[in-house]
Amino acid sequence: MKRLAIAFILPAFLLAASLSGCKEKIKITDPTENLIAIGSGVNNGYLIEVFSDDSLMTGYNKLYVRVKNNATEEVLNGFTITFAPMMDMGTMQHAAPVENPGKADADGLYEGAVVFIMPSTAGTWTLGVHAEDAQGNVADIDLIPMVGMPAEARILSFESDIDASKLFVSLCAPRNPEVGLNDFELAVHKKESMMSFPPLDGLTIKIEPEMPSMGHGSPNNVDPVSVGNGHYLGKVNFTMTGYWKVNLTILQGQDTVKSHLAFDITL
Ligand SMILES: [Cu+2]
Repeated sequence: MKRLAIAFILPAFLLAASLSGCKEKIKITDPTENLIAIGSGVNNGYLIEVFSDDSLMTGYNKLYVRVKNNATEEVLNGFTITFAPMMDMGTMQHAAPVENPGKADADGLYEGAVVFIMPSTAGTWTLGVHAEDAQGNVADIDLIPMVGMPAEARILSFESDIDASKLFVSLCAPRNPEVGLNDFELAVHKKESMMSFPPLDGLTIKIEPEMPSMGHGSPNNVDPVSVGNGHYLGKVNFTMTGYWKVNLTILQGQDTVKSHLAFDITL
């Protein structure tokens, strides 16, 4: 009897051990494990999941969308994703600038961005996510994201001194500033109406970092240049830790759009 039990248990044990060893070798890392889940929903048999790098804050937020067959959990790569953020402020509604994702990456994530121009304390944000593939399969979900206020503002809104149009300048990078040269990336959007916030290219942006407490700036900064889709890419040099003010002047041709703008960045 004992021998029979061993004869049965031992192979079962070996099988389990070899299976777990096997699992170890082909361990698949979840591409979303370092992301934050913003929300998900099921529509028309599709599961749509939305992730971000960090909790959502007023300003520029990258979003990552994954579409799955809700029954088989198969990750689907052939969809086109459209974001529709809307804030209900009681007496009125308005949208926000978006960057709709392109094709899914190798992990099946569609990467885009939404610029939340206000925190959730000002009203209720709804984030509509529309997914559609070439065969006309469609899925729609609505999320209610919570948008906080960062300790240091990541978005500046003002009226252009040229034509009084309302502009939004978002700080995309650095997100984790370090001593030395950092990528400095801005995104500029224009408010055309309550529902339309197109990107604004072709501006001239000058930056001048200063450390107010010590009365010095820094060398080797690179003014951000227009790279398309409303984005401007340059470099900012923080020569020590502490509180920095990155002063901005924005021009259109020879005319000043706005001066005396600044982002506070503490590192
Ligand atoms: Cu609002």
